[in-house]
Amino acid sequence: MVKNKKAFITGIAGQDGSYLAEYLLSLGYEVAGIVRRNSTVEHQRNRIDEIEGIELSYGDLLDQSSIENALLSFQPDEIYNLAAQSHVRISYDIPQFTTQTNALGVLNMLEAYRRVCPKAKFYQASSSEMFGSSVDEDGYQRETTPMTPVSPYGCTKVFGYNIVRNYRNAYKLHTNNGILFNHESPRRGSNFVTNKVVKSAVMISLGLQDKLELGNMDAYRDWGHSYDYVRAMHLILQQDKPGDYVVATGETRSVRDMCEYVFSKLKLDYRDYVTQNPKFIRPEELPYLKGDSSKIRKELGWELTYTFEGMMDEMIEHWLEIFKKEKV
Ligand code: G4F
Repeated sequence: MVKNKKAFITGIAGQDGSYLAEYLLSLGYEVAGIVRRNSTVEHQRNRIDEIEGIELSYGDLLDQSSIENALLSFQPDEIYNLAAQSHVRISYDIPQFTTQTNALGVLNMLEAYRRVCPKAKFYQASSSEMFGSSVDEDGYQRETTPMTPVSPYGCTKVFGYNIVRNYRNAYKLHTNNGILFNHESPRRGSNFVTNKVVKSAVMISLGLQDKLELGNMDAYRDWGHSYDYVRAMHLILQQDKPGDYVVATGETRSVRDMCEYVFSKLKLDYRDYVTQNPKFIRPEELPYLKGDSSKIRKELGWELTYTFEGMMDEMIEHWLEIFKKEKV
């Protein structure tokens, strides 16, 4: 009998962790993950409550013993390190916690992996935020683009990226970086811009809210769907050789364009409702992201299944369903 593969996921209760767990379970994997202790349990687990078959334990990237114990008892074939303080603006409010979790936390994971299960394959959630203000002459960012991060979050992710490459070369471990551009879904936290806009626009359309306050509307982002991006993570770990891959759609839009699409879908003009509040403006902003994902498309055959419009429509439907039920 063929043994089921085992995947261990940190950040399993997050947007990507929940899609990844579902996807791997559908492929026949055994899936385990750690969640941080939270006084309100339902806040912590609402994305994974309905998913059957996940083995959960308490753990934290900053608690080495919790990671080692979890790896020792589960003995995974694949490790996906998705846990992080993932909000860029908030990384200015809690820079030290962000650095401990996103930088030292990766090192803790690598050390636990190296000692407990070095034959496993390791995926690190690296980010396009690492590129910061760098853009190649043709207007894209790719694996070779210099990294000049412009936020505490971006700086921490550069450390994670580099230490993963260092452990690959120094200890001959199968460590990999997925350099993921922005990716969204109905499960995205509503303090990220896409879901903040969709949720508010739906509430405005139903008469439940009057206006929406945003920060910089002239930043450009390359937005894909989390489901497509977790498939890329899995694909990266199926290769014989470890590597680093950009995962992106190759299309870019401004926050303003995104607002226009969402509000007009709801038969509204965003200019009547959206105002700017300096509180949402970042001390330093990353103005433009557009990823070139030719490497993962050509070498691993990765493809998108969602368009930008399909993804935003799914998010709009999600919130319409929730608020219409609440109104009833
Ligand atoms: O949705 P955002 O908060 O995502 P951001 O900062 O690009 O980061 C996300 O993508 C990264 C990959 O590039 C990940 F690594 C990271 O973990 C996270 O998932 O903001 C997108 C843009 C920014 O330019 C921001 O300034 O939207 C702008 N924006 C304008 N008003 C706003 C708002 N962002 C938020 N969150 N809230 C606003 O009111």
